[in-house]
Amino acid sequence: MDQSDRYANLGLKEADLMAGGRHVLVAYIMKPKAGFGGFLETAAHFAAESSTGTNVEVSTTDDFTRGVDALVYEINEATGLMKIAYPVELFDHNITDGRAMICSFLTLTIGNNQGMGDVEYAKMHDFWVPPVYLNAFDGPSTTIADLWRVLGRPHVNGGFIVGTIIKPKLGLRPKPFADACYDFWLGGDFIKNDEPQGNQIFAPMRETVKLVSDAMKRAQDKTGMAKLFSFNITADDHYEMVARGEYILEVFGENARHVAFLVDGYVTGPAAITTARRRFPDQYLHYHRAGHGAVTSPQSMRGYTAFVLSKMARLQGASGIHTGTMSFGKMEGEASDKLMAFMITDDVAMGPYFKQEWNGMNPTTPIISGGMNALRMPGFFKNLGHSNLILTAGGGAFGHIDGAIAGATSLRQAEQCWKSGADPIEFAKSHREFARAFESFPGDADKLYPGWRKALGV
Ligand code: CAP
Ligand code: MG
Repeated sequence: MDQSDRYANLGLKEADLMAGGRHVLVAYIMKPKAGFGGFLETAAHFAAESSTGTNVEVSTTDDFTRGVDALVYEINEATGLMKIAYPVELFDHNITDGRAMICSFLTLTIGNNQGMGDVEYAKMHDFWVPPVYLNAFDGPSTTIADLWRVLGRPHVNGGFIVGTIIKPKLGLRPKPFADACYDFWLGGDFIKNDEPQGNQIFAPMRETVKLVSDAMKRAQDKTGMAKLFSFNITADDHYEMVARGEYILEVFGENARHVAFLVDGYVTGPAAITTARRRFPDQYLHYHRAGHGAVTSPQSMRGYTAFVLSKMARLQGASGIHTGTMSFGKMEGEASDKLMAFMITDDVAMGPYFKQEWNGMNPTTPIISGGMNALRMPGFFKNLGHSNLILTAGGGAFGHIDGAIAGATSLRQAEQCWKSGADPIEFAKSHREFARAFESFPGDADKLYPGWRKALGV
């Protein structure tokens, strides 16, 4: 059944829809399945299934219902672009406090429409929310400024936070784990649990937390500097998440402000992120996105992009989210992914299709991670244009030839190198840990800085 006379209105202007402020706008790349309807017909069916309709007309529909139909307002068959305007009335709000929820946004905009028989594929590339809906989201409660404050830095432009992930990913018992933390902290600022680390039988969480708390105290005493740890509190059961969080804060006591909570937000979903955001509003909320590639990868024609994931994370209230390494690390990504970072930090930012105004909503820090080391950082900073972020380098710290302290120091020096505009090989001549990164990661050194061996006399 062709529903395009009801669920499409190509006469609507995007500027008017934005000015009206009553619609959420979503841009998809869609392909109809061969043998079914044409592009507009399929788009209209997609909008129907994503809002008030189904594949047939139902007798219970009334005029009010028709007033909240999602409408296809722009299509481009050649590129597959399909833009749909969703009336804000469609989205669910809490009965407890009237606030909005990302699960409702997803259920409609990327829900049943992902399995429609007449749609070959459809992927969300961007979305825009009007102020009335944006303001109903929690947004971040703590930000990187809170971490800068703990570190004794200015709360604006407080700069580069040098971090690591304790590696190996799994298989360390509590003592070697805490020892690795202590070592890294002698040179770096921030440590996170790797995303699967929790309460494994060989590393009971209650024991590990106590030892890490003690390692933090010792590292702070020794260096005279504040240190940070991001603990994984991810669990299926939100009571378990709360129990983990409370236990950690109790053990850390006077250092509780030095603790962030990491949640594997893609695998556990918005409910887990919101549990952490609302139950622990004073802790920095670290959104780890492990698994997201299943839907966000450029290879996947369904789902949504990493850009969309990041934008949703800011609405949900993540203090920081992994945004990839923008082609400078080991994970999939492109230099233009910096748009993703700007979208979550700036108050007005341009996405691939829509310009979003955040109305003062707190920013979400881009957390840069995945195969990074000191040699890759200068190029990364140059592409992004600033260093107000958290870097976590596991291999890049613990893979340094002289150990974790030198690894951390080499990363800090890499930022100085970029900031001063120095040539990295020249800079290495007077910065030993950075220089030793060339020998630690010779494959990268050969690729990025040909001629380094002769210049550095290696
Ligand atoms: C990085 C990492 C991170 C990834 C996640 C890992 O370790 O700990 O989880 O960066 O990817 O397990 O691979 P290394 P993304 O520093 O040793 O590479 O940040 O893109 O979400
Ligand atoms: Mg990891």
